[in-house]
Amino acid sequence: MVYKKEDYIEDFNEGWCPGCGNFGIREACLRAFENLQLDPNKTVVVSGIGCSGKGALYYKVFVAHTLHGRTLPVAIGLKLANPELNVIVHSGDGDCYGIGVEHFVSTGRYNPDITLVVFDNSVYALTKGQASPTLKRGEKLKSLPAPNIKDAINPIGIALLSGYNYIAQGYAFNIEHLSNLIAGAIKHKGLSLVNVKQPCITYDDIHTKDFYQNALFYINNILILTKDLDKPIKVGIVKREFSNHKIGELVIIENEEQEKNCYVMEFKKANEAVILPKEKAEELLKKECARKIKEEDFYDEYIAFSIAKLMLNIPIIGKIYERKESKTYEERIAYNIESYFAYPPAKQIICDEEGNPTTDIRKILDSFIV
Ligand SMILES: Cc1ncc(C[n+]2csc(CCOP(=O)(O)OP(=O)(O)O)c2C)c(N)n1
Ligand SMILES: [Mg+2]
Repeated sequence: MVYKKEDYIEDFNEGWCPGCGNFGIREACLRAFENLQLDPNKTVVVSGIGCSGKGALYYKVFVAHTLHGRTLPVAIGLKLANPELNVIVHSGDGDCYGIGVEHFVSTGRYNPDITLVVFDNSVYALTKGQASPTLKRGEKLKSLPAPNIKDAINPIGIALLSGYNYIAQGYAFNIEHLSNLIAGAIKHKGLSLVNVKQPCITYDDIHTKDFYQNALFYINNILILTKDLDKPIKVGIVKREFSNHKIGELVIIENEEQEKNCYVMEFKKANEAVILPKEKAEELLKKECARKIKEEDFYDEYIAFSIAKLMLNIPIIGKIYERKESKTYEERIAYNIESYFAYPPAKQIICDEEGNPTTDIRKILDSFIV
């Protein structure tokens, strides 16, 4: 049987605002499911609480709409009960990086073969637009009475440190690109994160569709410095329009006005990731001080960190990191319990026709290597 996108869709109205970035993310997931021909009977979407979580019941696969911040422990439980399942988690930025941040970190230690898709809209949308952990300090959205006084966290950096081994960032309305990132994450054996930048059209008047249209950077527009530079280069990304400069434009910083109106970054060390205006980039490439990044060769932690640092200021999209051979939690369990893959908890008969329990956990315990 060949599955079509429609085979993964249920008639369900989740009540999202028209124009919400969530629609783009869900469409990208559906395309990835079709692309990979996931069996709906072996696929489960686990979602948290928030606007992002409400949409999961639209999928015609198994769905677990869980508690706020608790998607990952539920997802781990499902995967361990039945390792044949494709487990895809939908969590909001508040859900995953706020109340659920402990699980976000500790799941890295387990490395279950699951895919975490985070709907990153910088706000707690469902509860009317409070600042989420990914909103930068100083930003004042229309839903806030005053500028945000907390610093933003760096989810990509945290994921790298915690043991996630496929890490990518996408954009909700760049659906084809996002769908490829999600498909890559599902195919990847081990724990993967796709953080998705998305506008919240109701509460966020800063990170709008226009903002992203101008400010998005693709990973293959980034250079890696291969030699130390004698003189640091200061590069700015325009954050407020000034003179003839538009939001998202790159400038080499030479004066105070530029410094004031830009997110400023300084580069000088070998192995640092940099984004430079075209002429400067060409100059460095000619001098062999830099090389261009290709999506395929992101296997170096140091470079991935360098990109994660840049991402605090610039919405960079693409695959940032992939480490292929890392033992999953399921494989580590099978090392101790030989019968685990053949006889996981979900395949055990737990009762007879009368409903009397028949579970014999000695079968599992017997094969435990002490
Ligand atoms: C334990 C608990 N604390 C607080 C809430 C209230 N609450 C519901 S959704 C939400 C935030 C959702 O934000 P996010 O995860 O970013 O999802 P979004 O709505 O932006 O998609 C909060 C604080 C709750 N439901 N449960
Ligand atoms: Mg949110």
